[in-house]
Amino acid sequence: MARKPIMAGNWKMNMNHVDAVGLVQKLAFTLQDKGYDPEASECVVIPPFTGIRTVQTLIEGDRLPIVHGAQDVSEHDDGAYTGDISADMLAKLGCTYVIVGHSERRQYHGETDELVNAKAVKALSKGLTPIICVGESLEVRKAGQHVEFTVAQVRGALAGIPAGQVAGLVIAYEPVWAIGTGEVATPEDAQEVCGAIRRAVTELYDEATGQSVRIQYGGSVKPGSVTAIMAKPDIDGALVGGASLKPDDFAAIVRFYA
Ligand code: G2H
Repeated sequence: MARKPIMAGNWKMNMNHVDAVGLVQKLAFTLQDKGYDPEASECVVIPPFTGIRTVQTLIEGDRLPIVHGAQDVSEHDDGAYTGDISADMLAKLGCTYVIVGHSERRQYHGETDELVNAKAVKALSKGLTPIICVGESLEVRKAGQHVEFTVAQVRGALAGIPAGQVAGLVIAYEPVWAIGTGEVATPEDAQEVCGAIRRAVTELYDEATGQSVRIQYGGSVKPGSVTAIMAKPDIDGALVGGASLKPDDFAAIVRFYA
């Protein structure tokens, strides 16, 4: 079965809940203007927590061809975890996806592969689809260890998750050196690692699971770079930061297909 491309806009810590309305409305208008077909690619917006309810109301009220998600989730069910947000809370806000293990969480909040795994497990238990982020630093790439490093992150993140759940989730390969730097990986660089990730999932599980899991590239994706990236066989979408804050650019990325 063909994997449906998934274009996800990670707004990071941008857009308050009022700004979010304008961005989603303009995105929806531009998508319609460009003749967007929701069957050809999936359009996901991932606001900060404070914007989720507003975005949900807008999407559901106006029946927009957009789904929404969250940028992080607690590994706990509920309780005394000040500042955390549970998977159940996100599910009740209609979230489809949740990012786990973004490199900014790993870097600024010390998230480990074990924690990323626990968060992915919790998300799945509430019916959310994790977008599991992996990717190497510049030092690791310069040392030629990028494939081994990234595959090890994937193995850690998937530990104990059954094939049936892995088949439906999303893995985002985001080389840290390409994030927000304007330094996009070449399509060949991205394919090398995304292909290795798919082979690793196939080895861990089976052929069907490896063929089913969707793998995104992320890191300075722009309208001008998305087509060549999406032409690669093991790349099924993009996780987009900066360009997702510009409705025209993000709509063009979502509408990448001919
Ligand atoms: C990588 C990406 C989105 P940007 O972090 O997750 O951001 O497209 O700004 O590099």
